[in-house]
Amino acid sequence: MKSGIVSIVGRTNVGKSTLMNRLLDEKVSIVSPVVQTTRNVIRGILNDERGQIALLDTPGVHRAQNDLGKIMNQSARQTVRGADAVLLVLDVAEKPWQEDDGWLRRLAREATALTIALNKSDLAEDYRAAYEALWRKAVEEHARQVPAVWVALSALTGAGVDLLTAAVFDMLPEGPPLFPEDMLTDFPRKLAMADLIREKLLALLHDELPHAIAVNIEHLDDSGEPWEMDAVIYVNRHSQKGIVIGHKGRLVRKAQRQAEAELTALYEKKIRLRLRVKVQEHWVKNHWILKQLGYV
Ligand SMILES: Nc1nc2c(ncn2[C@@H]2O[C@H](COP(=O)(O)OP(=O)(O)OP(=O)(O)O)[C@@H](O)[C@H]2O)c(=O)[nH]1
Ligand SMILES: [Mg+2]
Repeated sequence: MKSGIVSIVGRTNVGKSTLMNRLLDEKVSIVSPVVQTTRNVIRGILNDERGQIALLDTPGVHRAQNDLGKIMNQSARQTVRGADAVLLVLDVAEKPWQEDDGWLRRLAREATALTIALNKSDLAEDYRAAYEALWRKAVEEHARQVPAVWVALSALTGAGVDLLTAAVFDMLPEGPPLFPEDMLTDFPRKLAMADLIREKLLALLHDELPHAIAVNIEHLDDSGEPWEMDAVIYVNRHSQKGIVIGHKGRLVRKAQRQAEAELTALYEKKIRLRLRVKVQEHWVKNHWILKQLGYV
């Protein structure tokens, strides 16, 4: 049996979380069209007849603009050291960013076993050669032989994903499973619930202030039905509060309804969610809040 920890890394928005969910056949990590969606390292366990892969979805690396950004980048980079193998995700339909080159160079230096997923191949495969050239250069620079397997795929449609799973199993050592086989994730329930609410907000807010918001579950009573849930949405400034609430409260109500529906489907319990928007200047620098959110 194969068994090991595989860290899924890459720049922001390449589809790491989409790929992790696809590999697990379950939604464990939230997905959104905006950058910097994932903020925690989220573990998902895949079991099949070949063995067990403990996948780590990580925050996408980006040019950090604040403390939280730095923490996110650092936590993603750190996972590489504790992993048995690395799965680097690239967006083959888009020109390489500096952050992609950064990952290729880092992995040329640090990785022992590497699979490179050329994701979004359903859109185009225009930049495969460009990424391969960057990899060759990175490997030459470090004068180190790192065997890397390249797989073109689409996390969205599932095309090529079986090949990827096989490549990942190939990289892993023989060994017993590290986690119970009935365990899908150990991401705390409250953090997963908060993330799901944030996902709805990100989709509704599009490119408006996604990075300024955070969601915390302040209270959850699951002793009866419906489950009663109180969550607070943090924003940095007063002007952002209005945007999140929306005209006549429409935006926040829509997010609340969508989150309630998905949470109800997920936990198979009726859920009553109350959302409150709170201005908390510089919450991204407030360690107490970052701790509550599981970011540090
Ligand atoms: N067309 C296409 N879109 C994809 C594919 N995979 C992911 N996406 C989209 O890309 C966007 C980003 O996906 P995520 O999975 O949130 O990306 P991520 O790498 O986890 O992003 P961060 O958490 O910010 O690092 C979403 O809109 C996805 O629907 C794919 O294979 N094809
Ligand atoms: Mg993500």
